[in-house]
Amino acid sequence: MADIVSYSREGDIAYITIDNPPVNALSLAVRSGIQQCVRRFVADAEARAAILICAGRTFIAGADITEFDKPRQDPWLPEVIEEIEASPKIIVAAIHGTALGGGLETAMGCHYRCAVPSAKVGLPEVALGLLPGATGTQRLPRLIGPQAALDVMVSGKPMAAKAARDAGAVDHLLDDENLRAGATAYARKLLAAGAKPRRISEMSIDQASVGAGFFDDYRKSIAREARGYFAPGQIIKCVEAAVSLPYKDAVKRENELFLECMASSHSRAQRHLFFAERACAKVPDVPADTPLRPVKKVAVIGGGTMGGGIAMNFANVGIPVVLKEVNQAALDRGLAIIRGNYENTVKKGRLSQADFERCMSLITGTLDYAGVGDCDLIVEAVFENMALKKEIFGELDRVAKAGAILASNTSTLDVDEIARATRRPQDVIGWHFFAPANVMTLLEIVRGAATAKDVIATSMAMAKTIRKTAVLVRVCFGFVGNRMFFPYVREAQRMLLEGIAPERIDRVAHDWGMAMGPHGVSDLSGLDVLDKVNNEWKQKPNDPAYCRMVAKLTEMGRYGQKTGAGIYKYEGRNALPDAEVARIAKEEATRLGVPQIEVSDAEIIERLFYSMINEGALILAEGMASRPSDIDVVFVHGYGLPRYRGGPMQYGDEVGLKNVVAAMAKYRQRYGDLYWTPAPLLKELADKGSSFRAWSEAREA
Ligand code: 3H9
Repeated sequence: MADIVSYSREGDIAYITIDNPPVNALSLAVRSGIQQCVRRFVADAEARAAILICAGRTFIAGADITEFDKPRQDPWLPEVIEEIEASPKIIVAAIHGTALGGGLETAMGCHYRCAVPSAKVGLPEVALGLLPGATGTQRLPRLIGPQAALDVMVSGKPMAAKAARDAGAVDHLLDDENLRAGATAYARKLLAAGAKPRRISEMSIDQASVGAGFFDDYRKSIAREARGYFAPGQIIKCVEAAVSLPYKDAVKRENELFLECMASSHSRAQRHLFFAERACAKVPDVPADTPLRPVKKVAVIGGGTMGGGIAMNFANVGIPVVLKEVNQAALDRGLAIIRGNYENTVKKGRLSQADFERCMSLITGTLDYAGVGDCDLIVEAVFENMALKKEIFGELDRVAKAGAILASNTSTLDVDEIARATRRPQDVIGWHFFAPANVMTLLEIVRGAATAKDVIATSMAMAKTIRKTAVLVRVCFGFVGNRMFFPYVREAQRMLLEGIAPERIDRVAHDWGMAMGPHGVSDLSGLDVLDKVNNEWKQKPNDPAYCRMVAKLTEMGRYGQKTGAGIYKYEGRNALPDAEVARIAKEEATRLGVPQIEVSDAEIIERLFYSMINEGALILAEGMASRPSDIDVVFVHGYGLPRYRGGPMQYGDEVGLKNVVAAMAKYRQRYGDLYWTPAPLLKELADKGSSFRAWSEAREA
C-alpha cells in the first residue's frame, strides 16, 4: 500500500503528497506523515521549495471528524502547521477540490497558496459546532481582514477560488485544472523571484477596520441566524483575541475556546448530524450499485400548493414536469401559483430571468391522464383521502408506461393499500414532501411491503438530484415524522386543557430551539387538517381529552392562520393570545375532568420531547426507521428542530435515557399507562445505562 503521505523530488522541487481517500482528512497518520515529510524537506539539501499537494478528488477536507470522540493523539494539528510555517525554505499549498477547515488551516501554514479555478476554500467548522481550532481564527483575519474572516467562519460557507484569490486567501489562481504542472510552475516562479517564506503568523492584523463596538455590532448582526448556537460566539471571541493579543497568546485562547466547543452538547449534536445525514442515504438491504430506473420526465397529479411545489423541484434541476389537474380553472390556478413563486424568487434576486423562463418552460399542464403516459415518475399530490388516492392509482395503473415509478405524496396513509389499487405494487412508493415542498429539504420515502429495490434506489437517487435529504421509512400511520409529532402535539394540547397558556408553551419550545412552538405550528398547518388526520387514525388513543382543543376549535371554524383564528388569533401573521381560547379550554377541561395544574418550564420540555422519544423507540423496535439517526434527520429537516440538539433521539442520548425513563415514571403516575409506559427498547437501554447510539452501532457492526 502506498504511503498515506509521501515525499518525492523532481530537481529542486519537493512534493509532499497526501493520499488518504475519500477526502484526505487529517487523521493521525496524515498529521504525522506531513510532519515527517516537512522534516525531510528541510533536511534535503537538493530541495529549494516544496509543494503540498493531494491525490484523489480533493485537497484536505479538514480534521478527521471520526477522531473527535477519541482521546487526542499527537502530533496535534496546530503543531504540524507551526512546523510547516517554520520551514526555512518555501512551501506552497496546491489546492484542488475543497480545502476546508483544517485543510485550509494547513494551507495557511504554507507560505504560498495556489488553486485550480474549480477549487473552493472555507472554514466550515461552525456547522460542526466547532471553530477553526488549528490557528484558522488567527490566520484568516490576517490574510483577508477581520470582517471578511468572520463572515467566512460564522457562515461556514466556502469561497470559490477566484473570490478567495480576490480576497487574499489564495495567492495565485492557476490557468487551468492541471494542478501539479501549474503548482510546479508557480513554485519555480517564486524561486526565480527570490521569494522567501512568508509567515502569516508574523503578519499584522488590520486594526483600523475594527473600531469601537465592532464586535458587539457583529454579534447583533448575526443574532437571528445564530440563535441558540454556541460556536458563532466563540468564533467572534477568537477574532477579538486576534486583534487584541499577541499571536501566541491569541492562539492559546483559540485552543481554549475550541476545547469548550468540542466539549459542548451542541458540537456532539452537530457532529452526529454530519454522519447521520450521510448514513441515511444508505439503505441496508439495497446495495449501492443497484441499477436505477431512468427518470427523464415526471408527472405530478394535483396542481394545488403541494403539487405545484413538488413540480418546481423537478423543473429547478432541468427535468420536464407535466402537471395534471381535473379542469382548466384548477390547472390555470396551479400554474399561476408556480409562476408567482418563481417571480418572487426573481424579485429577491435569487433566480435570474433566464432561469425563471427555463423553469416555467419545463412545466406543462394536462387535463387528461393520457398526458402522463410517457412519464418515468408520477407523483400523486392530491389531498389526504384514501378513496381518492386509490381511484387515482387505479387510473395511473391503466395509463402509466411499464416500469414507471408511481409515488404518492401521502403524509399518513397506508402505502400498501394504495399499491393494491394497482396491478404493479412493486412500482408504488410513498414520497412524503413537507410544505412548502419547493423549500423544505426533507423527503420521507416510504417503502411498501412490495416496493421493488430499484424503485427504492431510484427514489433515493432522485431525492438527491432534486436536492432533498431523503430518509427511507416503512408503512405505519404517520410514518416516522408525523407519528412522532402526534405525541408532541398531544402533550401541547393536553397542557392547553390544563390551563397552561399556549404562548408560554410555544415560548419554552422556542427557547429550547424549535423554529416554532407546537401551537404556532398547529395553527400554521391548519387545525382542520390535524383534526382530519385524527379522525382517519384507526388506532387513535381511547381518550376523550385527546387533542380535544383541535376538534373543538375546528368545529368553531377556527382553523388557524388561514381563517385568522385558531389557538391564537391573528393580525396578519402575528399570533396573539386569545382569552376566548383560554375560556373554552377551561370549559372543556371541566367537562372532561382535566385538573388545572401548574407546570415548570422543564416539565413542558420533558412532556413535549420525551413523549416523542418514546414513540421513536417504538418505531425503531418495529423497524419503521432503520436507525435512530435517520429519525433525527427527519426532525431536523422536516420539523424545525435545531441542529444543535441533533434530533430527538440524540437529545434523548444527551439527557441520558435513564433520566428520560425516570421523568416518564413521574408522568405515568399522574396520567396512567396510556401515554407514559416506556417503550420496551427505551426501558431496556435505560436499564443498561446504554444509548440509542450504542444500540445502533452494535446493530450496524
Ligand atoms: C476541523 O477541521 C477542525 C479544525 O479546525 C481543528 C482541529 C484541531 N472527516 O460528504 P461526502 C467522509 S473540523 C472524516 O459524502 P462529498 C464522509 O463521512 C472539519 N470523514 O462527499 C463520507 O463518508 P462515507 C472541517 C469525512 O463529495 C465521505 O467522507 N471540515 C470528513 O459530497 C465522503 O463525504 C469539514 O467540516 C472529515 N472531515 O463532499 C468538511 N469529510 O462515504 C466536512 C468527509 O463513509 N466534509 N468525510 O459516508 C464535507 O463538507 C464534505 O464531505 C466534502 C465532500 C465537501 C469534503
